[in-house]
Amino acid sequence: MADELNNTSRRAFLKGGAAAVVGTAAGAASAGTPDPLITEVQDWASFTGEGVDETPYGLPIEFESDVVRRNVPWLTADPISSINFTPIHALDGTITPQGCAFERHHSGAIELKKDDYRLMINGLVDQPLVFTYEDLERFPRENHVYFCECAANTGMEWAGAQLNGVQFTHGMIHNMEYSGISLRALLNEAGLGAAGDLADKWVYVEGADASSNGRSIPMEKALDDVLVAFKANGEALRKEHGYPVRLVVPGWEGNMWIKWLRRIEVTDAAVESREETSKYTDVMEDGTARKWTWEMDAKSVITSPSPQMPIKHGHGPLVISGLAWSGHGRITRVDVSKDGGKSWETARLGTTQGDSKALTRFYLDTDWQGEDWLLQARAMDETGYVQPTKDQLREVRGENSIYHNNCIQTWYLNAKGEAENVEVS
Ligand SMILES: Nc1nc2c(c(=O)[nH]1)N[C@H]1C(S)=C(S)[C@@H](COP(=O)(O)O)O[C@H]1N2
Ligand SMILES: [Mo]
Repeated sequence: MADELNNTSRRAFLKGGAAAVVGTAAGAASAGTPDPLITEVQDWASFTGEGVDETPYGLPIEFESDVVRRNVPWLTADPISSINFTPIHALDGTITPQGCAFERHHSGAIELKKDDYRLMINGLVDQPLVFTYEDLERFPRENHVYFCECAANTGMEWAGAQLNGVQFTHGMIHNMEYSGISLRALLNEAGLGAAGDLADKWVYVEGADASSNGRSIPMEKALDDVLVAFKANGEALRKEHGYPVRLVVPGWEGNMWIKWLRRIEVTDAAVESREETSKYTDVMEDGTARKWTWEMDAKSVITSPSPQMPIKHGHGPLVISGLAWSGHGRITRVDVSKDGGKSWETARLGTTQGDSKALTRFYLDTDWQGEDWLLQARAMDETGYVQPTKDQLREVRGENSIYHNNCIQTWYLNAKGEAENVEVS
């Protein structure tokens, strides 16, 4: 691997001319004009910096001020029932900082103090219970990294390539390390004896906001890996992500991840609430609707180069980078195509076997000499599932769906290194 990289650099260097200036990947400053950034003592080395008491809680440096959530104003009528998008084009690694992780609210982000927080468990339990925030902290705690993807992510692309930026086509996703307690522990505390046979039971979960966003979750999932979480990436949840407590439903659509969680009712049937009937269900090719699609199928996308991340460094070594994830478990392989899916190269996974149902970073270390490329990524997960093309997905789902679009995305890269959202068939 090291040899391969050396060869790439040497090749780029030897191709000469244009490559031999400051800032190429070959790293070579040629003889000639001295670089004042090296030869002159700069301000930042002449004066002292800021003291440690200036910034009790740090924000990103001002030069990174474009790495922010963005929205698409025409998408929803009102910002309190709206979404914004994670700037995935500008991030690397896998963890999403809370400050730029997408938000989706049905009735705005509410402010709920820990002291005012109550969580009720009722319905078919032996003993209905109410927990305060401090009560919850006394249960055994777990830490897991999981992605949360809104079912509507990529939902504007069904009928054609539309939004020119990976932030907008794929940015309704974030990936955080959650600290919390298992829902199983809380249900057992209330006692499930009264529920009888658990195989056909459900929990109905709702939030403290005006929308309440109620959803029914089959008992099997509730007793599996669902978390009642109060920390994300080590610190308290931000208001917009459900402070002080949210539900984490690994691998399942974001809508079920109830924020400001206030009630868990054990029931003997799904409630069939608004959010699981008129919304978040899929219209199929023949016009009928499929009842429930909880798990998010394997999906991947190239984040750089992409429409918001053109190639700026000229010809030579190029790192193609992106994200892959699956609600069914681990990502086992990601392939990258430069010719719209005719041929594929296997990418390098940039994370050692991380948590299942979490984002995986991939890289293809390659070389670009100004060719036109039709860039695609294709993910495979541990169940053997392969991410479908747009045409394959449309054969089953038609073009009138909104939710659960996990098709292969194409970027057209031109000779200038600019990328555009396109479709191939
Ligand atoms: N209480 C409550 N929970 C909610 C919502 C909401 O509006 N209210 N929105 C849901 C939807 S549709 C999604 S995609 C996720 C988004 O989580 P985030 O805002 O932390 O990104 O929260 C879900 N949980
Ligand atoms: Mo969502």
